[in-house]
Amino acid sequence: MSETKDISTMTIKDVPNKDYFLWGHGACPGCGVAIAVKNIMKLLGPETIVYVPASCLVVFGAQYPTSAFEVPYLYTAFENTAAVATGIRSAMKRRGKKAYVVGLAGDGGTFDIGLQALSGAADRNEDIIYVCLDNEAYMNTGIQMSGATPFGAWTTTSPAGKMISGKRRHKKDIDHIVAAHGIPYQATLSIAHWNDFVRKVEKAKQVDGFRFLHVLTPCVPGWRSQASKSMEIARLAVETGMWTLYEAEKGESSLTYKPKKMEPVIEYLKLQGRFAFMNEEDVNTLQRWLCHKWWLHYKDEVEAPPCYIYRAEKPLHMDGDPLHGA
Ligand SMILES: Cc1ncc(C[n+]2csc(CCOP(=O)(O)OP(=O)(O)O)c2C)c(N)n1
Ligand code: SF4
Repeated sequence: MSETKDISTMTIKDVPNKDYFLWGHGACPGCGVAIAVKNIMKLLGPETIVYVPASCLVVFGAQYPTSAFEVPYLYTAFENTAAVATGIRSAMKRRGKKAYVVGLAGDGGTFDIGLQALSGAADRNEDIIYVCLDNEAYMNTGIQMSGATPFGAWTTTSPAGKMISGKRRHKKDIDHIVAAHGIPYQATLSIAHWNDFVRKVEKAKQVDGFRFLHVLTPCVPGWRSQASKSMEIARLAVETGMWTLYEAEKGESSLTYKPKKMEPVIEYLKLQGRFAFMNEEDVNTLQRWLCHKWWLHYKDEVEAPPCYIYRAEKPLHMDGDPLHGA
């Protein structure tokens, strides 16, 4: 199912009022997942079928026999979002019915345990919309580290103590892994950049085949942050390079938003208790990695004052670090 609208001029004002993810759900105040899902559902509209795997959303969005989704909604297991969505889509096709089939999965269910089903569906170019709601850990089961957890972050399985201090590896680059399947459309989204958000969901509606939307969704208890700061944190993720807004259509990738200049990563870290244990060396390791990523995305088009010190040492494009994460 696809529709054609001029999306280039669309803004947050074009988000319909009608909700298909209703009030009364049980998410924490300030939950990025709830904010993202509420708006994705408004944009997708009534002709939508939702699949949610085991995750926070399955718990706060639907508890038998009630559901906050005002459209057909299914849940089975953790690892099979793309496979179940494929099955629903096939059944709809067989019945001659039209609907957007959307899978709304967490980062654990996407980067790690659901990767095989995701890869299979992307490879077959199944006609579904896959949304990864990335709160950077397994939140529903008590904040365990996932492939999406960033360097230095505390989780219950990347503890901060004398021997180690938070996660020791950088965030897995799921977007490049998905891109390697050559799918028709994929994009990274932020809940603090709404015009961009709206256009990307609308674009996903217009395209046929496998579509992958990756949203950064701040999590108040997991990120040890204040509920009132979720938007500020999401905004700073983009301004510091922790998150990059881009899209890729048939293999052609393009930036959809450029910050005016790079903010130091410490501005992002200090709003979140999960990073409170990072020492100076670790902050520098993360900053340097971000400078490399920034250069790969923006080249010299956007000023990056926090990187001048590293550039004096060695050109960042000569750095051996691989590009990870959005
Ligand atoms: C096969 C399997 N392993 C483990 C679980 C337990 N489990 C349920 S939800 C969950 C965490 C989900 O994490 P994520 O996908 O990141 O979503 P979030 O809760 O963070 O939104 C886990 C480990 C399960 N349901 N099934
Ligand atoms: S634990 Fe995090 S992801 Fe789960 S409902 Fe609360 S804020 Fe949302």
